[in-house]
Amino acid sequence: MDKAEALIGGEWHQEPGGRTFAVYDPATGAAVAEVADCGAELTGRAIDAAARALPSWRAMPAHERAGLMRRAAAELVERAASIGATMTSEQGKPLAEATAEVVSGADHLLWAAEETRRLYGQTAPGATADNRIWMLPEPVGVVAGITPWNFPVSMITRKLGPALAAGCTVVLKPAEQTPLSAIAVAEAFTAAGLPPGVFNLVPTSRPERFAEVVMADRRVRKVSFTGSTEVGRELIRQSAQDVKRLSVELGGHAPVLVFPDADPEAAAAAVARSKFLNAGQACTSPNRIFAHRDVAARFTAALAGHAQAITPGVDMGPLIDAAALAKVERHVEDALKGGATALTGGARLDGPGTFYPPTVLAGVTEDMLVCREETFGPVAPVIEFDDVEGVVARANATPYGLTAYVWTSDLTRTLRVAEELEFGMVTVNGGPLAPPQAPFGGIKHSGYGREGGSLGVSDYLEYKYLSVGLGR
Ligand code: TXE
Repeated sequence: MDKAEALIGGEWHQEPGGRTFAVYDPATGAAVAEVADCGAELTGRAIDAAARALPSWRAMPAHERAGLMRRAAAELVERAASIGATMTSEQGKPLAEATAEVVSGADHLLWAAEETRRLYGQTAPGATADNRIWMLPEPVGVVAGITPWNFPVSMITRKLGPALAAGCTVVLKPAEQTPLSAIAVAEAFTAAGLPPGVFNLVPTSRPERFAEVVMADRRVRKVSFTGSTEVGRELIRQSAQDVKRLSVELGGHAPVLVFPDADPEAAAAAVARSKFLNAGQACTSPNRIFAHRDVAARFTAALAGHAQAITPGVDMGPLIDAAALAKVERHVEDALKGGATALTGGARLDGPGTFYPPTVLAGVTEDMLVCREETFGPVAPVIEFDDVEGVVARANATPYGLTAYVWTSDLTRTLRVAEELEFGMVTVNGGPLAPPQAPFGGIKHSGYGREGGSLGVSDYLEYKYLSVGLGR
């Protein structure tokens, strides 16, 4: 890495005094880079730069803004393999998965670029014969983004795309585990010719300090956060002082319902794909898998077969750090003590790095930790059920409400269950979750706001209501 620094107003900066923090490779535990550890001063300067860049960015014709975003997307795609390698070195996911994430991250920019030309307003009937009413979309202003480490590039482009499309400028703080991927994204935007100050990047190991500065600054009109419910709750509290707009995409605790009329092998293949992707470190990861008694044996055996076919270190990366590994170990030990059985996996792997093998647990009950808390690891807990009418209530019995997966071949059941599930996203019989045109997001303790689709862009817009008398 040549520039492990902050990008502010189009220039790369070190923290005054030269303070840095180390980034580690979770596959080996080795330090891979030192990165500028930005404090209050640089965060403030990044907000200055974003505020200075705002008037000309929001005034730029939509097709020109879109052109710059498309160029940035092209730069990302061109650099996908090298950015992917950077991501692998700090996050641990396999290179193919990391490279694919860069390409899909670029797609979020492309979708948003197209939306710039569709920022339509509305008209309403006037209140009198002389009156005209318009609603005009305007960018909310300077936006602060805070992103997590599990998808170090696409979590950034999912915020940047709609924010830039809406005409906002951005100050972004990446996760302290994965600042190098974020720096690589910033380099791609710089190479694409994005005007200075439109996208500013502030790496830091002190996220609380970043939040304090951003929340106290009145020029920041919106904060978009993806991360834990605990931090999300804290940001909601802090944002109240200046009445800032907020989007919070928080944890999930996704149920899977495999009904007796489902194809258990197809369900197992799809559950394995979404469960073990990114070593289970995704907010959409299937966490409570309810399999009906009639199909449970076939489903569980097929799921265990898929899990066994995955080689940790080749097809699946390590967990992000020692704390994440300890949480997974605690959850699995609790389940085993409570009477569950590990059909495969069930104990951490020896050797360097924070590897935990794909694990399938049978005989799980809902009082176990794996069912009560988000594990955020490659653990698939299977709960056998009998009562097809009662299972939806059990799936809903979580404070989270992000994703639910349903497997059935019965159309009536599909529609009824989809209506009854209290989740922001429901997929039936498979299907990808986060294409750029879909409004990704949750309800309840999974947060609010949507990323993707036109709803995603409206999250960065204010609609000004204009009432005009024609003076007749
Ligand atoms: O999240 P944090 P962590 C869930 C998942 C995981 C748990 C903890 O269950 O096991 O959260 O992960 C920044 N003010 N998800 O500890 O701490 C931090 O620097 C402002 C779900 O990594 O929430 C990083 O940029 N910012 C999830 C971001 O918040 C603060 C993705 C996320 O870190 C802050 C990640 C503060 N006081 C974890 N403290 C998802 N929705 O996909 C931390 N941060």
